[in-house]
Amino acid sequence: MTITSETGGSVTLGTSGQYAAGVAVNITATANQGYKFSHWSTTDGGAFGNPTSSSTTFTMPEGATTIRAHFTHTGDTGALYGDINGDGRVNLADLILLLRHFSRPNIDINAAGADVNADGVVNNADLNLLLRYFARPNIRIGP
Ligand SMILES: [Ca+2]
Ligand SMILES: [Ca+2]
Repeated sequence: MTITSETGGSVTLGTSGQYAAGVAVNITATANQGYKFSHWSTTDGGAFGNPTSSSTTFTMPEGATTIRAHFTHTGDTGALYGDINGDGRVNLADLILLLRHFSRPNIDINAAGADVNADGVVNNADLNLLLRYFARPNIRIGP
């Protein structure tokens, strides 16, 4: 059996090699930042305990096969959303910097953190969301 993974993560438990038919091999896939585990696939038979669980077993078929972990992109960049100045905290200094950035776009901001609603662009929607967030911290920011 050969164990591989697609873009977005790696297999952290389970070793490629020769296994007898019917042997159950423990496998675990771990997604990278910005991805989540999707499912397992096999090229030549065998059975997964749960093909949509990142940690499961694979029962060997009669012959050789390749199993593969698949991941989906979630868009979560790991940025601290709302941290406009990149100091690791979200506070009024970030809001003020974002306001200044809109009046003078040459003022540098932490673009990943400034995309408060995580839609890929920094615009007034992010400013509005950040304003609402300060008024009501239970409002969710980020993806
Ligand atoms: Ca900050
Ligand atoms: Ca945005």
